Amino acid sequence: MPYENIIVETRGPVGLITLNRPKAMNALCNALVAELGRALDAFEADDEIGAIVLTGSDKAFAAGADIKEMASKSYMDAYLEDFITNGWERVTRCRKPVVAAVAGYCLGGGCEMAMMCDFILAGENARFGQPEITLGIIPGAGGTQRLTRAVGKAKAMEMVLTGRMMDAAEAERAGLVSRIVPVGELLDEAIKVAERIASMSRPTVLMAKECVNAVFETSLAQGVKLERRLFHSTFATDDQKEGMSAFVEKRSPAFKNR
Ligand code: DAK
Repeated sequence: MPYENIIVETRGPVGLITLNRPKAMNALCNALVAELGRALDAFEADDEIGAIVLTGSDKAFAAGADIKEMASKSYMDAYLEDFITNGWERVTRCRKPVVAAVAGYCLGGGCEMAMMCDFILAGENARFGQPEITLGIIPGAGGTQRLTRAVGKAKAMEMVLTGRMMDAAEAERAGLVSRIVPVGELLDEAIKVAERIASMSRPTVLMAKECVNAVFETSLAQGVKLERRLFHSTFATDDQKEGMSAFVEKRSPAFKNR
């Protein structure tokens, strides 16, 4: 089935998904979220793809869930249809790394979706916020939780209670984004980073991602134990032998993802 709300491309070993509802600031309607889930399923299943980039336009990564679509819903509609739950958390289930390349508005569900990715590269004009409170609702896709973990209670509480937006510089200082890039270079830089990830040993990348993500779900002792187990298991891979031999022989490694 063709995609109508996103553009799906590959750039070598990188899967590129561009949110594409320009007239609605890439508002995340049901159909878009379903398409996103489908595209992620396809990239996850594709052995040629080692990392994924999720991006929007220069004006907006996404200005939130589609307000026009949800405005008239009753509590019973929202509850019984488990409103926009399906598909939303697909990003968090990706085993392959997902890099968010964010320019322009990144609000509400858009900010929540960016935070579900493994890290965010921000264009200089990026603006992050959880303005749900101004609509009489609260964030519903993890915003209160992931924003607080990323930037701490003071900033998260202020943003969630007032709807104030953060610019890219503040977001970088607060630890919400890994780096700021000029808008015109954002996509190329995100693809370059994703290509670098894809050039590493695939199983080792998956293990590294699993370990970092465990920080949010476990105690320090459990997390360190998981890291130790996975660290030991890297010695069972051909790629560990190749990586270390290549270093000793002063050449580039040729990982086989085994
Ligand atoms: N939904 C629908 N349409 C939107 C939209 C949105 N979130 N944001 C912008 N648009 C549309 C505008 O209505 C306008 O359409 P037309 O009037 O031209 O037909 C067009 O995009 C251009 O927007 P503006 O004319 O407003 O452009 P400006 O440059 O003046 O302002 C803005 C840009 C981004 C500051 C402004 O559009 C804005 O404030 N947008 C709304 C931002 C917002 O409140 N976002 C939070 C939405 S609530 C859940 C998952 C997710 C969620 C909840 C639950 N579960 C899994 C349970 C998420 C909820 C939300 O995100």
